[in-house]
Amino acid sequence: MKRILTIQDISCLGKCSLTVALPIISAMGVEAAVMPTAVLSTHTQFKDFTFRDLTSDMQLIAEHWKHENIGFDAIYTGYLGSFDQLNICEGIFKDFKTPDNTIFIDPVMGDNGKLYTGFTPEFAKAMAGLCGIADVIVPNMTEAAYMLDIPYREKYDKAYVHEVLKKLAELGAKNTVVTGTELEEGMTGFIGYNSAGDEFFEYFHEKIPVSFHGTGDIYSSCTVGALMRGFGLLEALKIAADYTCDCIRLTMKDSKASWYGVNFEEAIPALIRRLG
Ligand code: PXL
Repeated sequence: MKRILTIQDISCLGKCSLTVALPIISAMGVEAAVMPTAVLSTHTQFKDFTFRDLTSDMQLIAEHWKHENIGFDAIYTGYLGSFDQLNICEGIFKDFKTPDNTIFIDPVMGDNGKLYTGFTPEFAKAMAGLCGIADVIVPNMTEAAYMLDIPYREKYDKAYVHEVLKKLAELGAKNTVVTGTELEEGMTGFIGYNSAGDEFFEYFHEKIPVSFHGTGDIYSSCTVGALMRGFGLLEALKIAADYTCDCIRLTMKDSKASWYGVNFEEAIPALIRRLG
């Protein structure tokens, strides 16, 4: 069984970060090891959340694993909250990188042209540095703009996204993918670029006109899970995009659904069937 290490926070309630990564990765038949970066009572879209920083534990955890000769088939980072955490992750990537494993970074920092509470443009530039070591990065347009220090654009065409992808590739990441790209009304998807092959790839599907918290984490967890189940990057991203849409549809059907996250749980059986 393949083993993924995922490094992100525990938002105890809120259906994001580790509370979605763990169940999704496990359900996909892949072992999930975790390095929690912080414990929050909820995600940061709630008011008055508690926050306990675990940065000082991260290095100790990694050292113990090194001592035990533990290896990972993938290392997947999500929400990281400080420059120290970026530095520690860089060290972990260097220590645990092998010729065969995959470093996957979801540079969670913002959406719709704005950074989430607590993030700064300087942090985005430091995140861009970390992304340089990755095999796969999956920013949205907001995160890409902040990492590249270019203006955020509401409207763009495919040629512009290709330009952004190539600039992201110049940071050093082998595969760059921009998620949530919208080139025509009613459709959304991703466009990616593989620098070794100098090839672009893309997938578009219906845009469900709502925005829910945690969908990016669901998408990334599912993509890494599918990669570990042997799917190529394009297929893994498609599986994740379709699964995320299923989660949103299920949530919208339920008049009692919580506002703070989507129903990813009841879409799991169909996801497993798709994996074959
Ligand atoms: O879903 C990304 C995420 C993860 N963790 C925390 C967050 C967010 C987004 O706001 O607040 C704590």
